[in-house]
Amino acid sequence: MGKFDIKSMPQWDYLEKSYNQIKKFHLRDLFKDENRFSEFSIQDDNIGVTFDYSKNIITTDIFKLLIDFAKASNVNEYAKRMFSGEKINWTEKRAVLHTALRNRSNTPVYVDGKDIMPEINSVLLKMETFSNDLRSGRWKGVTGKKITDIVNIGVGGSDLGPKMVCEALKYYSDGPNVYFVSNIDSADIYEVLKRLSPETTLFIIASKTFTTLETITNALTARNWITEKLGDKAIASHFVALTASIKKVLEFGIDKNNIFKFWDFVSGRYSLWSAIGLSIVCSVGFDKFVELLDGAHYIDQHFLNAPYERNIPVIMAVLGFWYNNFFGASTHAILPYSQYLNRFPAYLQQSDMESNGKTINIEGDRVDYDTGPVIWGESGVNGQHSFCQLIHQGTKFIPCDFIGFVNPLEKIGDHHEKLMANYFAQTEALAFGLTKKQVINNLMAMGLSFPDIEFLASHSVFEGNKPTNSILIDKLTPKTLGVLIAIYEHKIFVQGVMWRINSFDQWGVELGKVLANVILPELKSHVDNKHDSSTKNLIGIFNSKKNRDL
Ligand code: G6Q
Repeated sequence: MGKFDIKSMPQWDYLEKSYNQIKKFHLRDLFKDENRFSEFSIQDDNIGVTFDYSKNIITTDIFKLLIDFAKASNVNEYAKRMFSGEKINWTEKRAVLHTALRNRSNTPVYVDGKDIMPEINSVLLKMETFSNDLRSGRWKGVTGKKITDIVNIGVGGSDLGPKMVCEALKYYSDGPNVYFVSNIDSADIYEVLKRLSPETTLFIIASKTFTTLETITNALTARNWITEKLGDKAIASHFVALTASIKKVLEFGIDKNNIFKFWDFVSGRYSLWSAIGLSIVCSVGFDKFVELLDGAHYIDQHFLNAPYERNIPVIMAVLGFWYNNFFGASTHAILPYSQYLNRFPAYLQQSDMESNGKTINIEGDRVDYDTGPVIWGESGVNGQHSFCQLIHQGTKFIPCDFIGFVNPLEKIGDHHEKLMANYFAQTEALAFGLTKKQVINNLMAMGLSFPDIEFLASHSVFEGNKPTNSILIDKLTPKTLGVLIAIYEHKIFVQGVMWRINSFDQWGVELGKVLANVILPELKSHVDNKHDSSTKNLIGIFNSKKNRDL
Protein backbone atom coordinates (compact mmCIF):
# COMPACT_ATOMS: atom_id res chain seq x y z
CA MET A 1 0.00 0.00 0.00
CA GLY A 2 1.46 3.40 -0.97
CA LYS A 3 1.66 6.52 1.23
CA PHE A 4 -1.76 7.91 1.77
CA ASP A 5 -3.09 10.85 3.75
CA ILE A 6 -6.77 10.76 4.72
CA LYS A 7 -6.79 14.55 4.69
CA SER A 8 -6.16 14.45 0.97
CA MET A 9 -9.39 12.53 0.39
CA PRO A 10 -11.93 14.79 -1.37
CA GLN A 11 -14.51 13.91 1.31
CA TRP A 12 -12.25 15.45 3.98
CA ASP A 13 -12.27 18.74 2.15
CA TYR A 14 -16.05 18.64 1.66
CA LEU A 15 -16.56 17.80 5.31
CA GLU A 16 -14.38 20.71 6.38
CA LYS A 17 -16.46 23.05 4.22
CA SER A 18 -19.66 21.49 5.57
CA TYR A 19 -18.44 22.06 9.11
CA ASN A 20 -18.00 25.77 8.38
CA GLN A 21 -21.56 25.88 7.03
CA ILE A 22 -23.30 23.83 9.72
CA LYS A 23 -21.70 25.93 12.46
CA LYS A 24 -24.23 28.61 11.56
CA PHE A 25 -27.17 26.32 12.35
CA HIS A 26 -28.62 24.97 15.55
CA LEU A 27 -30.34 21.63 16.17
CA ARG A 28 -33.46 23.76 16.70
CA ASP A 29 -33.23 24.76 13.01
CA LEU A 30 -32.55 21.22 11.83
CA PHE A 31 -35.56 19.87 13.72
CA LYS A 32 -37.90 22.11 11.74
CA ASP A 33 -37.86 19.19 9.31
CA GLU A 34 -40.64 16.94 10.58
CA ASN A 35 -39.16 13.85 8.98
CA ARG A 36 -35.90 14.14 10.82
CA PHE A 37 -36.53 11.27 13.23
CA SER A 38 -37.60 8.87 10.50
CA GLU A 39 -34.65 9.88 8.35
CA PHE A 40 -32.07 9.54 11.10
CA SER A 41 -33.15 6.53 13.15
CA ILE A 42 -33.11 2.76 12.83
CA GLN A 43 -35.54 0.37 14.44
CA ASP A 44 -34.76 -3.31 14.49
CA ASP A 45 -37.61 -5.36 15.94
CA ASN A 46 -35.65 -8.63 15.71
CA ILE A 47 -33.54 -7.47 18.61
CA GLY A 48 -35.76 -4.78 20.08
CA VAL A 49 -33.37 -1.92 19.42
CA THR A 50 -34.11 1.66 18.39
CA PHE A 51 -31.10 3.73 17.44
CA ASP A 52 -31.95 7.42 17.17
CA TYR A 53 -29.19 9.58 15.81
CA SER A 54 -31.40 12.49 14.76
CA LYS A 55 -30.07 14.71 17.57
CA ASN A 56 -26.72 14.96 15.83
CA ILE A 57 -25.41 18.03 14.04
CA ILE A 58 -25.85 16.62 10.55
CA THR A 59 -27.90 17.25 7.46
CA THR A 60 -28.79 14.76 4.74
CA ASP A 61 -25.77 15.92 2.73
CA ILE A 62 -23.34 15.76 5.64
CA PHE A 63 -24.54 12.28 6.55
CA LYS A 64 -23.99 11.20 2.96
CA LEU A 65 -20.47 12.66 2.97
CA LEU A 66 -19.63 10.88 6.21
CA ILE A 67 -20.90 7.60 4.83
CA ASP A 68 -18.91 8.23 1.64
CA PHE A 69 -15.82 8.69 3.76
CA ALA A 70 -16.38 5.27 5.36
CA LYS A 71 -16.94 3.75 1.92
CA ALA A 72 -13.81 5.34 0.52
CA SER A 73 -11.90 3.97 3.52
CA ASN A 74 -12.92 0.44 2.43
CA VAL A 75 -14.46 -0.37 5.79
CA ASN A 76 -16.44 -3.31 4.44
CA GLU A 77 -13.42 -4.82 2.74
CA TYR A 78 -11.42 -4.55 5.99
CA ALA A 79 -14.31 -6.08 7.93
CA LYS A 80 -14.37 -9.06 5.57
CA ARG A 81 -10.62 -9.45 6.02
CA MET A 82 -11.06 -9.46 9.80
CA PHE A 83 -13.92 -11.99 9.77
CA SER A 84 -12.05 -14.29 7.41
CA GLY A 85 -8.99 -14.59 9.63
CA GLU A 86 -6.52 -12.39 7.76
CA LYS A 87 -3.72 -11.11 10.00
CA ILE A 88 -5.00 -7.54 10.20
CA ASN A 89 -3.15 -6.94 13.49
CA TRP A 90 -0.07 -6.19 11.46
CA THR A 91 2.35 -5.24 14.26
CA GLU A 92 1.81 -8.54 16.10
CA LYS A 93 1.13 -10.50 12.89
CA ARG A 94 -2.09 -11.91 14.30
CA ALA A 95 -5.59 -12.57 13.08
CA VAL A 96 -8.41 -10.78 14.97
CA LEU A 97 -11.19 -13.26 15.47
CA HIS A 98 -13.40 -12.45 18.45
CA THR A 99 -16.17 -12.75 15.85
CA ALA A 100 -15.34 -16.46 15.40
CA LEU A 101 -15.91 -17.03 19.14
CA ARG A 102 -19.58 -16.15 18.62
CA ASN A 103 -19.93 -17.54 15.12
CA ARG A 104 -23.22 -19.29 15.85
CA SER A 105 -23.65 -20.27 12.20
CA ASN A 106 -20.55 -22.43 12.72
CA THR A 107 -19.28 -21.83 9.19
CA PRO A 108 -15.55 -22.61 8.94
CA VAL A 109 -13.09 -19.84 9.79
CA TYR A 110 -9.50 -20.42 8.78
CA VAL A 111 -6.28 -19.30 10.45
CA ASP A 112 -3.11 -20.43 8.68
CA GLY A 113 -5.18 -22.87 6.64
CA LYS A 114 -6.82 -24.55 9.67
CA ASP A 115 -10.51 -24.28 10.53
CA ILE A 116 -10.60 -22.94 14.09
CA MET A 117 -14.31 -23.59 14.74
CA PRO A 118 -13.91 -27.18 16.05
CA GLU A 119 -11.46 -25.99 18.71
CA ILE A 120 -13.66 -23.03 19.67
CA ASN A 121 -16.65 -25.37 20.00
CA SER A 122 -14.70 -27.85 22.09
CA VAL A 123 -13.70 -25.12 24.59
CA LEU A 124 -17.33 -23.98 24.72
CA LEU A 125 -18.36 -27.56 25.48
CA LYS A 126 -15.77 -27.79 28.23
CA MET A 127 -17.08 -24.51 29.71
CA GLU A 128 -20.61 -25.91 29.60
CA THR A 129 -19.68 -29.16 31.35
CA PHE A 130 -17.57 -27.45 33.97
CA SER A 131 -20.17 -24.78 34.77
CA ASN A 132 -22.96 -27.37 35.00
CA ASP A 133 -20.87 -29.42 37.42
CA LEU A 134 -19.94 -26.40 39.47
CA ARG A 135 -23.41 -24.92 39.65
CA SER A 136 -25.05 -28.24 40.51
CA GLY A 137 -22.49 -29.08 43.20
CA ARG A 138 -21.08 -32.11 41.39
CA TRP A 139 -17.74 -30.26 41.35
CA LYS A 140 -16.68 -30.09 44.98
CA GLY A 141 -13.91 -28.44 46.95
CA VAL A 142 -11.23 -30.71 48.39
CA THR A 143 -13.14 -31.22 51.65
CA GLY A 144 -16.27 -32.27 49.77
CA LYS A 145 -18.16 -28.99 50.07
CA LYS A 146 -20.02 -27.25 47.22
CA ILE A 147 -18.30 -24.19 45.75
CA THR A 148 -20.30 -21.11 46.72
CA ASP A 149 -17.84 -18.36 45.70
CA ILE A 150 -15.72 -17.75 42.65
CA VAL A 151 -12.86 -15.27 42.45
CA ASN A 152 -11.73 -14.24 38.96
CA ILE A 153 -8.13 -13.04 39.13
CA GLY A 154 -7.11 -11.13 36.01
CA VAL A 155 -6.46 -7.58 34.86
CA GLY A 156 -7.30 -5.40 31.82
CA GLY A 157 -8.98 -7.50 29.18
CA SER A 158 -8.95 -10.52 31.50
CA ASP A 159 -11.04 -8.60 34.02
CA LEU A 160 -13.04 -5.69 32.62
CA GLY A 161 -15.20 -7.65 30.15
CA PRO A 162 -16.35 -10.49 32.42
CA LYS A 163 -16.72 -8.09 35.35
CA MET A 164 -18.93 -5.73 33.32
CA VAL A 165 -21.06 -8.60 31.97
CA CYS A 166 -21.46 -10.31 35.37
CA GLU A 167 -22.65 -6.99 36.79
CA ALA A 168 -24.94 -6.32 33.81
CA LEU A 169 -26.53 -9.79 34.10
CA LYS A 170 -26.68 -9.89 37.90
CA TYR A 171 -30.47 -10.09 37.69
CA TYR A 172 -30.14 -13.42 35.85
CA SER A 173 -27.48 -14.84 38.16
CA ASP A 174 -28.46 -18.09 39.85
CA GLY A 175 -24.97 -19.51 40.38
CA PRO A 176 -22.19 -18.95 42.90
CA ASN A 177 -21.18 -15.45 43.98
CA VAL A 178 -18.55 -14.04 41.64
CA TYR A 179 -15.82 -11.62 42.77
CA PHE A 180 -13.12 -9.95 40.72
CA VAL A 181 -9.59 -9.18 41.86
CA SER A 182 -7.46 -7.17 39.43
CA ASN A 183 -5.33 -4.70 41.34
CA ILE A 184 -1.88 -5.68 42.56
CA ASP A 185 -2.65 -3.49 45.58
CA SER A 186 -3.09 -6.12 48.30
CA ALA A 187 -6.20 -4.26 49.46
CA ASP A 188 -8.08 -5.76 46.50
CA ILE A 189 -7.51 -9.42 47.29
CA TYR A 190 -7.53 -8.83 51.06
CA GLU A 191 -11.01 -7.30 50.99
CA VAL A 192 -12.36 -10.19 48.91
CA LEU A 193 -10.72 -13.06 50.78
CA LYS A 194 -11.64 -11.83 54.22
CA ARG A 195 -15.28 -12.77 53.61
CA LEU A 196 -14.64 -16.16 52.00
CA SER A 197 -13.84 -19.67 53.15
CA PRO A 198 -11.10 -21.64 51.33
CA GLU A 199 -13.22 -24.80 51.44
CA THR A 200 -15.97 -23.26 49.29
CA THR A 201 -13.94 -20.91 47.05
CA LEU A 202 -12.75 -21.51 43.50
CA PHE A 203 -10.17 -19.26 41.82
CA ILE A 204 -10.30 -18.59 38.10
CA ILE A 205 -6.87 -17.33 37.03
CA ALA A 206 -7.47 -15.40 33.82
CA SER A 207 -4.38 -14.42 31.87
CA LYS A 208 -3.70 -14.81 28.19
CA THR A 209 0.07 -14.65 28.68
CA PHE A 210 0.18 -15.96 32.25
CA THR A 211 3.11 -13.62 32.89
CA THR A 212 1.28 -10.44 33.95
CA LEU A 213 2.81 -9.31 37.25
CA GLU A 214 -0.49 -8.20 38.82
CA THR A 215 -2.28 -11.44 38.03
CA ILE A 216 0.54 -13.80 38.92
CA THR A 217 1.14 -11.99 42.23
CA ASN A 218 -2.54 -12.22 43.15
CA ALA A 219 -2.68 -15.84 41.99
CA LEU A 220 0.29 -16.75 44.21
CA THR A 221 -1.38 -15.07 47.19
CA ALA A 222 -4.56 -17.03 46.45
CA ARG A 223 -2.58 -20.26 46.15
CA ASN A 224 -0.94 -19.66 49.55
CA TRP A 225 -4.34 -18.88 51.05
CA ILE A 226 -5.71 -22.20 49.82
CA THR A 227 -2.69 -24.41 50.53
CA GLU A 228 -2.06 -23.01 54.03
CA LYS A 229 -5.56 -24.12 55.04
CA LEU A 230 -6.15 -27.14 52.82
CA GLY A 231 -2.75 -28.40 51.66
CA ASP A 232 -1.19 -28.68 48.20
CA LYS A 233 -3.63 -31.31 46.99
CA ALA A 234 -6.40 -28.69 47.14
CA ILE A 235 -5.03 -26.84 44.11
CA ALA A 236 -6.65 -29.27 41.67
CA SER A 237 -10.17 -28.59 42.96
CA HIS A 238 -9.82 -24.88 43.78
CA PHE A 239 -7.97 -23.46 40.76
CA VAL A 240 -8.74 -23.26 37.07
CA ALA A 241 -6.89 -21.22 34.44
CA LEU A 242 -8.02 -19.36 31.31
CA THR A 243 -5.07 -18.82 29.05
CA ALA A 244 -3.24 -19.01 25.74
CA SER A 245 -0.02 -20.08 27.53
CA ILE A 246 -0.59 -23.66 28.69
CA LYS A 247 3.07 -24.28 29.59
CA LYS A 248 3.16 -21.38 32.06
CA VAL A 249 -0.03 -22.58 33.74
CA LEU A 250 1.45 -26.04 34.25
CA GLU A 251 4.58 -24.46 35.74
CA PHE A 252 2.33 -22.56 38.15
CA GLY A 253 0.89 -25.88 39.30
CA ILE A 254 -2.68 -25.82 38.00
CA ASP A 255 -4.01 -29.21 36.86
CA LYS A 256 -3.91 -29.64 33.06
CA ASN A 257 -7.57 -30.71 33.07
CA ASN A 258 -8.48 -27.37 34.60
CA ILE A 259 -7.16 -25.28 31.72
CA PHE A 260 -9.58 -23.47 29.41
CA LYS A 261 -7.76 -22.36 26.35
CA PHE A 262 -8.02 -19.34 24.13
CA TRP A 263 -5.81 -18.19 21.33
CA ASP A 264 -3.51 -15.51 19.98
CA PHE A 265 -6.21 -14.40 17.59
CA VAL A 266 -8.27 -13.10 20.54
CA SER A 267 -7.10 -9.71 21.91
CA GLY A 268 -7.54 -9.28 25.67
CA ARG A 269 -10.10 -6.49 25.38
CA TYR A 270 -12.20 -8.54 22.94
CA SER A 271 -11.95 -11.78 24.93
CA LEU A 272 -15.11 -11.94 27.04
CA TRP A 273 -16.64 -14.20 24.36
CA SER A 274 -13.86 -16.76 24.88
CA ALA A 275 -12.86 -18.89 27.88
CA ILE A 276 -12.33 -15.53 29.62
CA GLY A 277 -16.14 -15.56 29.96
CA LEU A 278 -16.05 -18.57 32.31
CA SER A 279 -17.05 -16.48 35.34
CA ILE A 280 -20.09 -15.27 33.36
CA VAL A 281 -21.06 -18.84 32.50
CA CYS A 282 -20.74 -19.92 36.15
CA SER A 283 -22.85 -16.97 37.26
CA VAL A 284 -25.76 -17.12 34.78
CA GLY A 285 -25.45 -20.58 33.24
CA PHE A 286 -24.26 -21.72 29.83
CA ASP A 287 -27.57 -21.13 28.00
CA LYS A 288 -27.57 -17.46 28.90
CA PHE A 289 -23.94 -17.17 27.79
CA VAL A 290 -24.99 -18.60 24.43
CA GLU A 291 -27.73 -15.95 24.24
CA LEU A 292 -25.03 -13.32 24.79
CA LEU A 293 -23.04 -14.84 21.91
CA ASP A 294 -26.20 -14.94 19.77
CA GLY A 295 -26.75 -11.21 20.27
CA ALA A 296 -23.19 -10.40 19.25
CA HIS A 297 -23.42 -12.74 16.25
CA TYR A 298 -26.58 -10.96 15.12
CA ILE A 299 -24.69 -7.65 15.09
CA ASP A 300 -21.73 -9.27 13.32
CA GLN A 301 -24.08 -10.17 10.47
CA HIS A 302 -25.73 -6.76 10.55
CA PHE A 303 -22.30 -5.10 10.42
CA LEU A 304 -21.16 -7.23 7.48
CA ASN A 305 -24.36 -7.06 5.46
CA ALA A 306 -26.39 -3.94 6.18
CA PRO A 307 -25.74 -1.05 3.78
CA TYR A 308 -23.51 1.60 5.33
CA GLU A 309 -26.46 4.01 5.52
CA ARG A 310 -28.43 1.57 7.72
CA ASN A 311 -25.48 0.09 9.59
CA ILE A 312 -25.55 1.02 13.29
CA PRO A 313 -21.82 0.56 14.10
CA VAL A 314 -20.84 2.39 10.89
CA ILE A 315 -23.17 5.29 11.66
CA MET A 316 -21.92 5.58 15.24
CA ALA A 317 -18.36 5.51 13.98
CA VAL A 318 -18.78 8.21 11.34
CA LEU A 319 -20.59 10.48 13.78
CA GLY A 320 -17.77 10.07 16.30
CA PHE A 321 -15.30 10.80 13.49
CA TRP A 322 -17.26 13.94 12.55
CA TYR A 323 -17.02 15.39 16.05
CA ASN A 324 -13.49 14.15 16.74
CA ASN A 325 -11.91 15.39 13.53
CA PHE A 326 -13.95 18.43 12.57
CA PHE A 327 -15.52 19.81 15.77
CA GLY A 328 -12.40 19.11 17.84
CA ALA A 329 -14.29 17.04 20.40
CA SER A 330 -11.63 15.26 22.43
CA THR A 331 -13.97 13.25 24.64
CA HIS A 332 -17.12 11.18 24.26
CA ALA A 333 -19.42 10.38 27.18
CA ILE A 334 -21.37 7.15 27.68
CA LEU A 335 -24.46 7.33 29.89
CA PRO A 336 -26.33 4.07 30.44
CA TYR A 337 -29.63 4.67 32.24
CA SER A 338 -29.37 1.32 33.98
CA GLN A 339 -27.67 0.53 37.24
CA TYR A 340 -26.85 -2.91 35.83
CA LEU A 341 -24.69 -1.20 33.20
CA ASN A 342 -22.73 0.89 35.66
CA ARG A 343 -19.46 -0.82 34.60
CA PHE A 344 -20.17 -0.31 30.90
CA PRO A 345 -18.37 3.06 30.57
CA ALA A 346 -15.27 1.63 32.31
CA TYR A 347 -15.37 -1.40 30.02
CA LEU A 348 -15.65 0.82 26.92
CA GLN A 349 -12.82 2.97 28.19
CA GLN A 350 -10.49 0.06 27.69
CA SER A 351 -11.97 -1.33 24.52
CA ASP A 352 -12.03 2.04 22.78
CA MET A 353 -9.01 3.85 24.22
CA GLU A 354 -6.66 0.87 24.14
CA SER A 355 -7.78 0.13 20.59
CA ASN A 356 -7.73 3.58 19.05
CA GLY A 357 -5.30 5.48 21.28
CA LYS A 358 -2.64 5.31 18.54
CA THR A 359 -0.52 7.82 16.59
CA ILE A 360 1.17 5.71 13.94
CA ASN A 361 -0.66 4.75 10.78
CA ILE A 362 -0.45 1.65 8.61
CA GLU A 363 2.52 3.09 6.70
CA GLY A 364 4.41 3.61 9.95
CA ASP A 365 4.02 7.42 9.81
CA ARG A 366 2.81 9.74 12.54
CA VAL A 367 -0.75 10.83 11.77
CA ASP A 368 -1.50 14.54 11.48
CA TYR A 369 -5.12 14.26 12.64
CA ASP A 370 -6.80 13.21 15.87
CA THR A 371 -7.49 9.55 16.55
CA GLY A 372 -9.40 7.95 19.45
CA PRO A 373 -11.24 10.23 21.90
CA VAL A 374 -11.23 10.00 25.68
CA ILE A 375 -14.15 7.78 26.63
CA TRP A 376 -15.79 8.34 29.97
CA GLY A 377 -19.15 8.23 31.69
CA GLU A 378 -21.28 6.95 34.48
CA SER A 379 -24.67 5.38 34.90
CA GLY A 380 -27.58 7.65 34.06
CA VAL A 381 -29.00 9.81 36.75
CA ASN A 382 -25.83 9.65 38.87
CA GLY A 383 -24.02 11.49 36.07
CA GLN A 384 -26.76 14.14 36.07
CA HIS A 385 -25.95 14.96 39.67
CA SER A 386 -22.24 15.31 39.00
CA PHE A 387 -20.67 16.04 35.62
CA CYS A 388 -23.70 16.70 33.38
CA GLN A 389 -23.58 20.36 34.45
CA LEU A 390 -20.38 20.70 32.43
CA ILE A 391 -21.87 18.98 29.39
CA HIS A 392 -24.87 21.34 29.48
CA GLN A 393 -23.23 24.64 30.33
CA GLY A 394 -19.44 24.21 30.27
CA THR A 395 -17.14 25.35 27.49
CA LYS A 396 -16.29 21.85 26.27
CA PHE A 397 -18.09 20.16 23.39
CA ILE A 398 -18.93 16.61 24.44
CA PRO A 399 -21.00 14.25 22.28
CA CYS A 400 -22.81 11.63 24.37
CA ASP A 401 -24.47 8.25 23.98
CA PHE A 402 -27.59 7.69 26.05
CA ILE A 403 -28.48 4.02 26.56
CA GLY A 404 -31.88 3.17 28.03
CA PHE A 405 -34.37 0.32 28.32
CA VAL A 406 -38.11 0.35 27.67
CA ASN A 407 -38.85 -2.22 30.37
CA PRO A 408 -37.15 -2.66 33.72
CA LEU A 409 -36.15 -6.12 34.91
CA GLU A 410 -37.93 -5.70 38.21
CA LYS A 411 -40.86 -3.33 38.26
CA ILE A 412 -40.94 -1.51 41.57
CA GLY A 413 -43.40 1.37 41.87
CA ASP A 414 -42.73 4.04 39.26
CA HIS A 415 -38.93 3.99 39.52
CA HIS A 416 -38.53 3.10 35.88
CA GLU A 417 -40.77 5.85 34.50
CA LYS A 418 -38.90 8.35 36.66
CA LEU A 419 -35.55 7.01 35.46
CA MET A 420 -36.61 7.17 31.82
CA ALA A 421 -38.18 10.61 32.18
CA ASN A 422 -34.65 11.75 33.00
CA TYR A 423 -33.23 9.81 30.06
CA PHE A 424 -35.54 11.54 27.58
CA ALA A 425 -35.28 14.94 29.24
CA GLN A 426 -31.49 15.04 29.10
CA THR A 427 -31.10 14.52 25.36
CA GLU A 428 -33.91 16.99 24.70
CA ALA A 429 -32.29 19.62 26.91
CA LEU A 430 -28.85 19.00 25.42
CA ALA A 431 -30.17 19.39 21.88
CA PHE A 432 -32.50 22.33 22.26
CA GLY A 433 -31.36 24.10 25.42
CA LEU A 434 -33.25 27.04 26.85
CA THR A 435 -33.17 30.44 25.16
CA LYS A 436 -32.99 33.68 27.14
CA LYS A 437 -36.59 34.37 26.21
CA GLN A 438 -37.72 31.00 27.57
CA VAL A 439 -35.69 31.55 30.73
CA ILE A 440 -37.24 34.96 31.33
CA ASN A 441 -40.74 33.54 30.84
CA ASN A 442 -39.98 30.71 33.26
CA LEU A 443 -38.60 33.07 35.89
CA MET A 444 -41.61 35.35 35.51
CA ALA A 445 -43.93 32.37 35.93
CA MET A 446 -42.09 31.58 39.14
CA GLY A 447 -43.03 35.04 40.39
CA LEU A 448 -39.57 36.59 40.29
CA SER A 449 -39.32 40.33 39.83
CA PHE A 450 -37.27 42.06 37.16
CA PRO A 451 -33.93 42.93 38.73
CA ASP A 452 -33.68 39.30 39.91
CA ILE A 453 -34.74 37.97 36.52
CA GLU A 454 -32.11 40.12 34.81
CA PHE A 455 -29.49 38.88 37.28
CA LEU A 456 -30.33 35.18 36.87
CA ALA A 457 -31.28 34.98 33.21
CA SER A 458 -27.87 34.59 31.58
CA HIS A 459 -26.84 31.93 34.11
CA SER A 460 -29.97 29.94 33.34
CA VAL A 461 -29.57 29.92 29.58
CA PHE A 462 -28.72 26.56 28.02
CA GLU A 463 -27.16 27.00 24.61
CA GLY A 464 -28.14 23.50 23.50
CA ASN A 465 -26.85 22.14 20.18
CA LYS A 466 -25.08 19.33 22.05
CA PRO A 467 -25.27 16.13 20.02
CA THR A 468 -26.43 12.80 21.41
CA ASN A 469 -27.21 9.30 20.22
CA SER A 470 -30.09 7.50 21.91
CA ILE A 471 -29.98 3.72 22.04
CA LEU A 472 -33.32 2.49 23.34
CA ILE A 473 -33.56 -1.25 23.93
CA ASP A 474 -36.74 -3.18 24.80
CA LYS A 475 -35.18 -4.96 27.76
CA LEU A 476 -31.78 -5.83 29.21
CA THR A 477 -31.27 -9.52 28.40
CA PRO A 478 -28.12 -11.56 27.70
CA LYS A 479 -28.96 -11.25 24.00
CA THR A 480 -29.45 -7.49 23.94
CA LEU A 481 -26.30 -7.07 26.02
CA GLY A 482 -24.40 -9.06 23.37
CA VAL A 483 -25.94 -6.77 20.75
CA LEU A 484 -24.85 -3.64 22.59
CA ILE A 485 -21.27 -4.73 23.20
CA ALA A 486 -20.80 -5.86 19.60
CA ILE A 487 -22.18 -2.56 18.27
CA TYR A 488 -19.45 -0.71 20.16
CA GLU A 489 -16.76 -3.22 19.16
CA HIS A 490 -17.50 -2.66 15.49
CA LYS A 491 -17.82 1.09 15.92
CA ILE A 492 -14.26 1.07 17.27
CA PHE A 493 -13.13 -1.11 14.37
CA VAL A 494 -14.63 1.23 11.76
CA GLN A 495 -12.97 4.27 13.30
CA GLY A 496 -9.63 2.45 13.40
CA VAL A 497 -9.97 1.73 9.67
CA MET A 498 -10.90 5.34 8.90
CA TRP A 499 -7.93 6.61 10.91
CA ARG A 500 -5.69 3.94 9.32
CA ILE A 501 -4.35 2.74 12.68
CA ASN A 502 -3.97 -0.71 14.22
CA SER A 503 -6.85 -1.07 16.69
CA PHE A 504 -5.63 -4.44 17.89
CA ASP A 505 -2.17 -3.96 19.35
CA GLN A 506 -1.35 -2.32 22.70
CA TRP A 507 2.31 -1.36 22.94
CA GLY A 508 1.44 1.22 25.58
CA VAL A 509 0.29 -1.57 27.92
CA GLU A 510 3.43 -3.59 27.25
CA LEU A 511 5.63 -0.62 28.25
CA GLY A 512 4.04 -0.47 31.72
CA LYS A 513 4.70 -4.18 32.19
CA VAL A 514 8.42 -3.70 31.40
CA LEU A 515 9.04 -0.50 33.40
CA ALA A 516 7.62 -1.78 36.70
CA ASN A 517 9.91 -4.78 36.49
CA VAL A 518 12.92 -2.46 36.25
CA ILE A 519 12.00 -0.52 39.41
CA LEU A 520 10.79 -3.43 41.58
CA PRO A 521 14.30 -4.62 42.59
CA GLU A 522 15.19 -1.05 43.56
CA LEU A 523 12.35 -1.03 46.10
CA LYS A 524 13.37 -4.37 47.57
CA SER A 525 17.06 -3.52 48.12
CA HIS A 526 18.58 -0.05 48.27
CA VAL A 527 20.52 -0.24 45.03
CA ASP A 528 21.75 2.96 43.43
CA ASN A 529 19.40 3.76 40.56
CA LYS A 530 19.88 5.74 37.39
CA HIS A 531 16.55 7.52 37.09
CA ASP A 532 15.86 11.22 36.60
CA SER A 533 16.09 13.35 39.75
CA SER A 534 12.33 13.30 40.36
CA THR A 535 11.92 9.51 40.13
CA LYS A 536 15.17 8.92 42.00
CA ASN A 537 14.13 11.13 44.93
CA LEU A 538 10.61 9.71 45.12
CA ILE A 539 12.04 6.17 45.25
CA GLY A 540 14.51 7.39 47.88
CA ILE A 541 11.71 8.78 50.09
CA PHE A 542 9.71 5.57 49.66
CA ASN A 543 12.69 3.40 50.64
CA SER A 544 13.65 5.52 53.64
CA LYS A 545 10.13 5.67 55.05
CA LYS A 546 8.81 2.18 54.28
CA ASN A 547 8.39 -0.16 57.23
CA ARG A 548 8.46 2.82 59.60
CA ASP A 549 5.41 2.97 61.78
CA LEU A 550 4.06 6.32 60.60
C1 G6Q B 1 -6.01 -6.05 26.25
C2 G6Q B 1 -4.65 -5.88 26.70
C3 G6Q B 1 -4.46 -5.94 28.19
C4 G6Q B 1 -4.43 -7.35 28.74
C5 G6Q B 1 -3.93 -7.31 30.18
C6 G6Q B 1 -3.85 -8.68 30.80
O1 G6Q B 1 -6.35 -6.07 25.11
O2 G6Q B 1 -3.82 -6.76 26.04
O3 G6Q B 1 -5.44 -5.20 28.87
O4 G6Q B 1 -5.67 -7.95 28.67
O5 G6Q B 1 -2.67 -6.70 30.21
O6 G6Q B 1 -3.02 -9.52 30.07
P1 G6Q B 1 -3.02 -11.06 30.32
O7 G6Q B 1 -4.36 -11.60 30.03
O8 G6Q B 1 -1.95 -11.62 29.44
O9 G6Q B 1 -2.67 -11.25 31.79
